[in-house]
Amino acid sequence: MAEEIKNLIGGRWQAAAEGKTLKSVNPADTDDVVGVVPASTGADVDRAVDAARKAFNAWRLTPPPKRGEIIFRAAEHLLKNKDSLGELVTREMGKILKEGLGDVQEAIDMAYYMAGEGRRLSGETVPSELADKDCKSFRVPIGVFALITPWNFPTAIPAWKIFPALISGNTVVFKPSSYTPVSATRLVELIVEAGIPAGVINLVHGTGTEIGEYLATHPAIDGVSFTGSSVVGEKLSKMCGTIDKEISCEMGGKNAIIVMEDGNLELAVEGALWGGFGTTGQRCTAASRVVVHEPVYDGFVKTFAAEAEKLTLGDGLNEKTDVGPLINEAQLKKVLDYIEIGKKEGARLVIGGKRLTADKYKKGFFVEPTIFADVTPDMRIAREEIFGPVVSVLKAGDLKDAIEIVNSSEYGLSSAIYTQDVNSSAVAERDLDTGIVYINAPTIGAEIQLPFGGTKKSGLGHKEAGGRGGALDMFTKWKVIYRDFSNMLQKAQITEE
Ligand code: UN1
Repeated sequence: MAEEIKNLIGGRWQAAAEGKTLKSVNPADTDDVVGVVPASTGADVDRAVDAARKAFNAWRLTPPPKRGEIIFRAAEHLLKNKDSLGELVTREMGKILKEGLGDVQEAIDMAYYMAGEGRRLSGETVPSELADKDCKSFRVPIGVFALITPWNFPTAIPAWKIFPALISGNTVVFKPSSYTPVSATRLVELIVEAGIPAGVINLVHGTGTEIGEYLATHPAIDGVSFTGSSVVGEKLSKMCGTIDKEISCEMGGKNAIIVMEDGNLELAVEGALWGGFGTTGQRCTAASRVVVHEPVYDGFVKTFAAEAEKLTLGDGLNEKTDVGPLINEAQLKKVLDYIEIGKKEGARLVIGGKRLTADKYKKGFFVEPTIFADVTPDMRIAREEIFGPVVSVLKAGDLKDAIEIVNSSEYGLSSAIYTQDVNSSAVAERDLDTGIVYINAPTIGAEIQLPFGGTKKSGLGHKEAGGRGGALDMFTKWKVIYRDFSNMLQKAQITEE
């Protein structure tokens, strides 16, 4: 049954000002309408930004441990509702149920972690060069944030932004992807039930074209955190740059796994299957390239293909399914186009390559797990982000060659190496130019207690998630205090005669 979804503005759930709606459908069966959602316009965004601005001062002055208590309760609510929310994520986004639950778990992890930050948020105290004077720095919130999130992690990625933004004392206007609005709404409902004051979190539904840009460039927005395509991220950052806003973007990837002759090949195949076809390849961390050391190349391709052949496609809610559908028609077309491009470029199609059209698949967006071998680094399928179940296998002469191939990408989010040689792993760790490097594990599965983000076209501004250099840097600025208690005018840097 389709749920009727509303915007949340200033603590009130409401329809879009113009009363128009959009539908969110199940990508495994488009007859299944998951929700009917407000198709908001600029007028709704204006009101949401206004509500966030009004709520800012009181929230800024709420002690961070108190903010943390609310976020902790949100974590508890999420945990209690994990099963139903995980199912909703699967129904609305398509990823298999285990991954739908994992998506929610990542949101829970982030909520607990950021709740704890309420009692840390530490700064520095350092000595002054003058007597009877002290100096310290601390983090302060930036103000009102626009949070714009994609459909591939309907609860985790919003949680990566909402919880650090709130613990830091910002208020937010959250615009989730119009492909996964119901999951996002459920997440917000649980945060509201945890006791977040009205106006601190506002939710506005709609398409990127209609309200995304409008929100990001809104004059009363102080900061923007965006996750999505590099094209949109770059455009937003240019627009925001000119009007002087904080902006951080998490964008595409063309992540690679290196498999060396001395690696555990069985494990590497398992890793390539999970990294390449997990979430139907629709992760920005997906392993869309596998770079294999020449002596084991043929054997790897054979086993990888044989194992990929065994994967079962279907509705993610069915326990037997390994790989779910793509999110929508546009993504389906893009993936099929890239498969044609790969064939024309002369890559060898080893398995897959087709849309499934049998009765049980025809109402969904299903494409077979696809492997191209003999791909060369200059081919488009080796360079461009496909965001689907398509893996390109490339050959490397040695470790140096493999690292060069990985680094030749204009993206730099995540990479991996399978090797049992300690020296090779150290060289890879040092020389792979990506934000995240995995040793003997695939390119997906980052944990929330360390920063998440990439180099080059994969990331711009601050990183997400926890740890030093993580999201707190995105959502706070440093303030420095000098306090002079000498009752005299003391002059720093000046030598008195
Ligand atoms: C994404 O694909 O946008 O590391 C995020 C991972 C997940 C997050 C992926 N923890 O694959």
